[in-house]
Amino acid sequence: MNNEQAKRVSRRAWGGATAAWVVAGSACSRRKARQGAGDGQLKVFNWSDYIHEDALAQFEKQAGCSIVYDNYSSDSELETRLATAAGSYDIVFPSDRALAALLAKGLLQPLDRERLPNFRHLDPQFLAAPVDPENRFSVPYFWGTLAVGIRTDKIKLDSADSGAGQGGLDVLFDKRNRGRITMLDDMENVIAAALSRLGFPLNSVASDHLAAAQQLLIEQKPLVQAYTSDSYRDRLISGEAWAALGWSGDLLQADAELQSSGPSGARVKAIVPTGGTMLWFDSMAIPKTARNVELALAFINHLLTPKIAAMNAEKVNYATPNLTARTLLPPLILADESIYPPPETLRRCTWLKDRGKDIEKIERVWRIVRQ
Ligand code: SPD
Repeated sequence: MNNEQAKRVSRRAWGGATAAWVVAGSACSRRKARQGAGDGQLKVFNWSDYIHEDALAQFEKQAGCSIVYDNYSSDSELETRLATAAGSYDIVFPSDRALAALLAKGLLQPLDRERLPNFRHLDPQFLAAPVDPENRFSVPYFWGTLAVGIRTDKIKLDSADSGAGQGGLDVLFDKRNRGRITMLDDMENVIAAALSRLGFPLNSVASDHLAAAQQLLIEQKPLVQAYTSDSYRDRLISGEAWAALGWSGDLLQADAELQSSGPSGARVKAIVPTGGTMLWFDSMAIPKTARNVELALAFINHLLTPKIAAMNAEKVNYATPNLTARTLLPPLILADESIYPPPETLRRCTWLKDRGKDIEKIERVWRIVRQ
């Protein structure tokens, strides 16, 4: 894998009908997969900026296979892709929310646990989630929070509560940041952020709460540079955006990149809103239509190897559910409260609930806000 390829693994690797990107060189592709499955090619569909490129390269070498790696940036993109069979993938990384939807549609296959000896490294508190109580279909990958990223050289923070205003969300609604704000392109999380800003429960579907959230988001719209679930990381790095609603690790990746190659003093602070925010976890899963199940299982087991999981966690700045990997992480990372929020913060956080038919109310608000 050359440098350019390595860079692209953490970016959106394709768009629309563009052919998927094959990570491996041709020599590797010609070799037969040691697991003896399929054509020795593993098709991975993952969130953008969500894996250490060495974790891929090491697996290719070890398994004698090639990896075709595609990125997506939203739950709905994954759900649509699998439901319409528009792509065939051996492994995907659904969020807790997407996992429920994919399981309900029968789009995933049970995992052979015997092929996953490294499963034992997982922290039991991240297993047996209600959506997949026996982890028959899913293996936890990373977890994190819905957070606010702030370019501290552009927005002055006061000391009261890290300067982000009441609870961390105010910067996103502050007229002084007009045109410099990005919001996720994700209806449930954006509406949850608005509800939180208003002091309402994040999963509320009460009509008056949703009407207030809708009004707040309509008023905010002229301030918003873009609704995006992937480019906010690069916009923060370039300084085009000063504040972003995003996933915790992406914001910290922007900070790490600024520290290593940005202008001096430029930083991104990731704030977990103190009034409460969404928690989520993403899992590894194998679609029913996977062609190379053996290789997919071997890849999941590889990502569960403590050394690989720790290397991966250090790179992407998300919280790992792998207990053994945690013991290998630098203390500075474990102490970073924007990656591993302390219990008092976690107590104020919540998981996205399945709103059943009421999801239509959320969809309606989003349509009105985005029209
Ligand atoms: N760039 C990786 C982002 C992963 C975010 N997963 C969050 C899912 C919440 N629905």
